[in-house]
This record gives sequence, structure tokens and C-alpha cells, in this order.
Amino acid sequence: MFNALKSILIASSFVFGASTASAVTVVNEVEGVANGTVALFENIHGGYTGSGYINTINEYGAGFLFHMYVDVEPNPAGTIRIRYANGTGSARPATLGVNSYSYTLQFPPTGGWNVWREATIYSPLIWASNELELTADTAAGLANIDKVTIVTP
Ligand SMILES: [Ca+2]
Repeated sequence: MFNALKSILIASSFVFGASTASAVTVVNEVEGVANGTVALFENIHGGYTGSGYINTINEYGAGFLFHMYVDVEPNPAGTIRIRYANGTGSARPATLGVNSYSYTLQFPPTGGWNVWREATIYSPLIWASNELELTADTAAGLANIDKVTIVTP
């Protein structure tokens, strides 16, 4: 009886471990959610991936909402990497909402509008479609945003 129970526990913990061990990478070329009013599609400055990037209007709160599906069960977490360019001399801080979480990221100057770097944050995620929202914290608007990558451990 005891041995039977023990083997069930070992079997179930093995299944659990296997299902959470796989690392996934999810990419969203955010230009796909450009809306023509606040989040503008642009492909003027080179070095982007996909077909272009988003250049928001220069306004406090300017930004955009997008979704990324993370197929890791049951409670994934991961590094969110936001590829951006900021050709000005000042940071363009922004608020990143990830489901019920909220983060402030600085987006410091990259040295040119065609020079791309990544801003990163580690966050809890959900095993489903994650809702992300990036909005400008200053009247300068967002940096240009090329793509967002989520990598789970
Ligand atoms: Ca892009």
C-alpha cells in the first residue's frame, strides 16, 4: 500500500516537473498594433526587426496595449525584453503594465534613432494571453518601440 502510494507521488511529481521545465520564447513585433492615432507605425529609422516599429505621439500617457500568449503551466514568470531606440538626450520613462503588475522602465538614450537596445524586467506571467500595456510617463511620449520578447527560464 505504502509503496503503491509512493510510486504515484513520484510519477505525478515527474509529470509536474516535466511540464514546467521547458523554456519558451515569445515575440511580438508590436508595429502590428499601431493604431494611426496615438501609436503610429513607422519604418524610417533602420535596424528594426519585422516591418517597422511604433512611434507614439509625444504626449503623457501615449502608448499601446498588446497581448502575448505564454504556453507554460501553471504559473509562468519570465524576462520581458523591450527593444527600443531613443535618439534624444533624455530618458523616456514609461509604465509597463503586465496583467495586474506595473513597472517603471527608464528607456535611456541609445545614441541615435537607428541604435536599438533592450529594456528588461522580470515579471510573473499567466498561462494564457498576457495583457501588456506600455504608456509614456512624460510629455515626450515613448521611445520608438521595435518589438517585445518574453523568455521564460
Ligand atoms: Ca518591429
